[in-house]
Amino acid sequence: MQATMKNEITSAQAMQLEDKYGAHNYHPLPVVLTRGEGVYVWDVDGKRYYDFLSAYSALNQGHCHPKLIKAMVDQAQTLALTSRAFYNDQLGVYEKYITHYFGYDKVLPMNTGAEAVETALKLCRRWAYDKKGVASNQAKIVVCEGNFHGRTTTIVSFSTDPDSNKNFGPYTPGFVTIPYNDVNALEQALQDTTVAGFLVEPIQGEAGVKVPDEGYLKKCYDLCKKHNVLFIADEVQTGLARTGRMLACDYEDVKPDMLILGKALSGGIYPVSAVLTNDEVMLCIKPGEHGSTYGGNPIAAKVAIAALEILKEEHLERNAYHLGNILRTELKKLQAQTDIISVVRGKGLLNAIVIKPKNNKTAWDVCLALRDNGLLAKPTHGDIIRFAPPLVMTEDQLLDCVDIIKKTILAF
Ligand code: IF1
Repeated sequence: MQATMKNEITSAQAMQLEDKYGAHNYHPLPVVLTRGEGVYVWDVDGKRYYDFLSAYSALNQGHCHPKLIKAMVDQAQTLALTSRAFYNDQLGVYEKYITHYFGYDKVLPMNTGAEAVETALKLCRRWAYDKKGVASNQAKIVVCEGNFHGRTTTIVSFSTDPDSNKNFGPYTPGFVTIPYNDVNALEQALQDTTVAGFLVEPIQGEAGVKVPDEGYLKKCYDLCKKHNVLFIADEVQTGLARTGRMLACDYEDVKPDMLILGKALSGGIYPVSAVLTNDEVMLCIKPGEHGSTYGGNPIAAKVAIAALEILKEEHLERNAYHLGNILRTELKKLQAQTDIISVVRGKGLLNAIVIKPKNNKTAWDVCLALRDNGLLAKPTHGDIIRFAPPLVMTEDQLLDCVDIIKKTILAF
């Protein structure tokens, strides 16, 4: 469908405005978007693209899903924000829905993924002192090399990526870093009885879609149980059907002690995040000890229910699983036909290819060429391109995208 363009600004003007008046904390691909619908976005010149990034897995339900828009608009026209100083008629309904959906006693609603991670860290530490009996201010949390959990100063304190944490010190203490995908390293770290939690991404997204060995999560979970340590899964990016299961932990039948959700919890419409856990942990935080102005607001509550309903109504878990297998099969065939793809990896529709530079052409150049051919993706860590389209994509659309990727790669 030809997009109706209200062409009030050119690409060049939009980029110049951001450059002049906006912080330079990003280096976006040079394309200026003005409309989104499902798996498609349009730039200000009316050109249509497939979105193969999905705002880093926030758009699992696709751009501007009508059910999400309706939920947001209806609630926004009724009651948008009360703060938690008062009750409202939406939050409790949402809390019941999401806790039954994932099987936990309670939820603590926040806004961004980083806020939910910070909330989980505070809950873990509080549980350590109130329930595990760790001496005051001595609680440690084990994290993995290559982690990405957000950009607050405490979270970047335990990042191993200099781009995330150099010159942001002094760093928050109390974190122990171990190699990812290394069960023995976790066993060693858990000998320290002041360890209260293990925070892990079931698949490391930012690190470049690093998929751990089969059984890694289950072995880590069992070690945590053995040592009375909380297994905390950050499923902000891997959760909500993205990897072909409702949660990536479901592949190993692991039920995290604390589950962190964000991004697609609102389907790209509105920042909504959450921490789910059981009473033994959740009730360690008492009234007035944690919160957020917008956390659990009526719009967030309505939008999150709609976002979770869509995942089931549209069978997005099964679709992601099926299309992910097709995509990786086709990318592996392409890998055999070219010398610039060194790795293909992923689960469901969270995938990545690693580009071997050729004639000093890099992953960035590949993404520019993909853009010219009508598909938007972005490199991470220089040589890795993430392929993560909305989960509402059809098989025909996916095969169309595979053709674009093949044509682009074989032209290098
Ligand atoms: C940006 C990365 C991805 C996350 C996990 C928590 C958060 C994220 C596993 C924090 C956020 C976003 C941040 C966004 C780009 C994107 C990203 F490249 F930055 F690292 F996905 F890989 N846990 N990831 O992936 O959630 O506070 O952002 O809502 O531009 O920084 P947030």
